[in-house]
Amino acid sequence: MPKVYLLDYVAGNVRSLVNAIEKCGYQVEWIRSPEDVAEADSLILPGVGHFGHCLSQLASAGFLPAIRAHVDAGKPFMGICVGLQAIFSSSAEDPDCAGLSLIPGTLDRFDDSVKAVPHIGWNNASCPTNPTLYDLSPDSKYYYVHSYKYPYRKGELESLGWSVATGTYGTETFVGAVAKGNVLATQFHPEKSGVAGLRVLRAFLDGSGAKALAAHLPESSPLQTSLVPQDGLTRRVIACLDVRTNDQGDLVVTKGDQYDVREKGDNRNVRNLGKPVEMAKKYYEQGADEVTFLNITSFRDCPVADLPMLEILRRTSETVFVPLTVGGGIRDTVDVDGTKVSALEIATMYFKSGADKVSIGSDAVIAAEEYYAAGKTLFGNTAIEQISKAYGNQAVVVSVDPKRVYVPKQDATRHATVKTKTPGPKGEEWCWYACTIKGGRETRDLDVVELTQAVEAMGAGEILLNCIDKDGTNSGFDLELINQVKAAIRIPVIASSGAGNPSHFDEVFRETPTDAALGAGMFHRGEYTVQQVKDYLGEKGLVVRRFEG
Ligand code: 1PR
Repeated sequence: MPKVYLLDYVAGNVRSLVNAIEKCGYQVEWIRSPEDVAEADSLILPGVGHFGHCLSQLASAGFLPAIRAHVDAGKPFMGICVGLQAIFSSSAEDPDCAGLSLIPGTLDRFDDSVKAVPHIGWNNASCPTNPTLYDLSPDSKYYYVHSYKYPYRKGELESLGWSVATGTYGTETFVGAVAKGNVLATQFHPEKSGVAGLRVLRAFLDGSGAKALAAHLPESSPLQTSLVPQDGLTRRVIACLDVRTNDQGDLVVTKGDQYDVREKGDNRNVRNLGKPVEMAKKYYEQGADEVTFLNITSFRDCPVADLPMLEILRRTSETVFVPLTVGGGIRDTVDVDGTKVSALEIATMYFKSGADKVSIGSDAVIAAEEYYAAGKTLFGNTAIEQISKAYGNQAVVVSVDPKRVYVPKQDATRHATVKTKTPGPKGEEWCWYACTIKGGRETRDLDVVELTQAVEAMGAGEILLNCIDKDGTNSGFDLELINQVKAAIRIPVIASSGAGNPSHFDEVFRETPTDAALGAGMFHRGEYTVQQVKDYLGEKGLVVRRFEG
């Protein structure tokens, strides 16, 4: 098998990249020291997280001169995500830290005054002057997750000899990929971009992309970029698998009604809807933009011993090339043998097994309560802060399990209320959403606005917004809840709970500014496929990513 060399400078989810490279028929060799770089024919610099963290690690280990020498020698080099950012000279994310300066210029942050940041999801990487650059396709979508970007200014990088592919988020057009000579860098994750991403990776690995680039003659016709670029971000549709051990001891996908996952009637067995790895693959092939696994009874088990969940991730990431999130039991804990294990260590095990994001539930509620009790002070010791510092905030999702609490009037509670179109049992027209822990078993005196604002301050990158009242009802998402949370924070929100048919997805994308929508039961019971949801959204004029086989 031909080899490619991967620079492993920090922790991060490189397992998916390794799986994607192997899927393309190549073998990974690890670069552990600057001396190893000289051995590498082809070198990949993956990157997640913080520009300064990445560059300072590379600099202190002495990698920067070795990478420059590799590039100067004309050997193939690819940067991914922060690996793209590293080839610029600097970033507003850490102005004191110098990049590799293969391209002069400074990255800046997306404007979050009118849209959620990080930019998470599937967007374009279109190069009008060379539409098949490294097998990119103007019709395909690629998976991005980043807050900082290099703004695209027509002709700027092209005048330096770079071919540039762009995406547009809101009104901001940014560099999605650049290529010149032996160098390719992508802001998106090819290893998480399904078949479209694997094509780009293969074009780098087999050299065909660089060869075609060398043979490419610049277009003589004017650039098509005089057209106003359209926001290319698609509507994200996520499939969620609630996983737990059933009464026979097997790890199964289950699904509750308002969080009760046991059969109705006399036999109160845990509902068994299938096997996690097989179902994840099925949803990937139906076009799911992400797959989420929630270990829903983790508060009872010690997660460190929870090897089956790690195994599920390992096996899933071999065949599913879209982002994987895992939740359940991510908190500081004590293992069965008495060893203390931090939330960060648990998250690290999940990332190493193929997860791209971890989702924190109960522990986030407790941390938010402590944050308010300390007068909104951050001590840096919560799971959210530690994991987002190490892996970037895009890797930390907070899963919220709210329950409606009805009140007779707006000021009957100290909590943030909404006027509701579905009045309570006594005709109450106002409600607030109370946070719960332990799978909805314990309700706390904390509302969703308080929770989501606190975890945003701690460094969470995304909110998975469930709703116990709606879960498993097939009656549509709780639009009032989603609108309330979206108005309170700037990080992306995933709407969850209540999806029963494709029109509910259309409704939530039109009636709320949600960034993504998640379904579970309707997919598990085989009532609808993910593809049917996307077809429906497409027919209604919403932009969706199509699965490429
Ligand atoms: O608290 O950090 O250990 O995490 C536990 C995780 O498990 C949390 O994310 C919590 O939401 C989840 N969880 C705990 N108990 C249950 C349960 O169902 N008994 N599931 C549970 C949450 C909600 C969604 C569901 C949607 C869509 N499941 O993930 O998939 O409601 O369902 P639908 O489309 O069928 O309506 P921690």
